[in-house]
Amino acid sequence: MVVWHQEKRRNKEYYWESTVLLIQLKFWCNLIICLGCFILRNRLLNMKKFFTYLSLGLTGVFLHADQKITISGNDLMQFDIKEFTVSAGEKIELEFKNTGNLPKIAMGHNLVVLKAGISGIAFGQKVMGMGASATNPLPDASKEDVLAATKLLGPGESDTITFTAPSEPGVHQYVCTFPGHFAMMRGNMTVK
Ligand SMILES: [Cu+2]
Repeated sequence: MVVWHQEKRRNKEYYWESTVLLIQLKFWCNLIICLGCFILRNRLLNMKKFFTYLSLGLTGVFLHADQKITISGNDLMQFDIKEFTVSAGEKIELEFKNTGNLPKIAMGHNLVVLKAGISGIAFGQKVMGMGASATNPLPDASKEDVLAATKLLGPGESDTITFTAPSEPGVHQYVCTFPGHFAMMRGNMTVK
């Protein structure tokens, strides 16, 4: 009888000991899982940051302009810059501003960079012949001669265009194709 009681007590102790062990095991497992999740989450956040910075960097590299130039046109039908030089193949960011006050319909300006060897005067006459007007100064048919062009700008407006300088050295004339302005508003972009 005594032996039976002792056995029963021992069984009870074993039962409690194993229960405590199980609870401890569960605690440590939970702790390890939580730590694992925390580390993984931080890793993922770091990776997200890494990819964000990487994409920003790549965007910067691809959109980066090698040369920026700002030119303005005024009510006296004058470009303030009539000559500039770029290197063959470089990326150009060209900002054109209309610094005048007269209405766009009377004194709008654009800046059209022509392909090598095309004369600004000849091109100006050609677009007039194609029906260039104060609202459409650069008819689509003339665009085969054009390297890059801004929009037509009214007073106080500006437009920024980006283009790649040709790979061949040469002189590219630029001109405003608002009707009649080609007589006054011309310049040269030299590619060296
Ligand atoms: Cu003009």
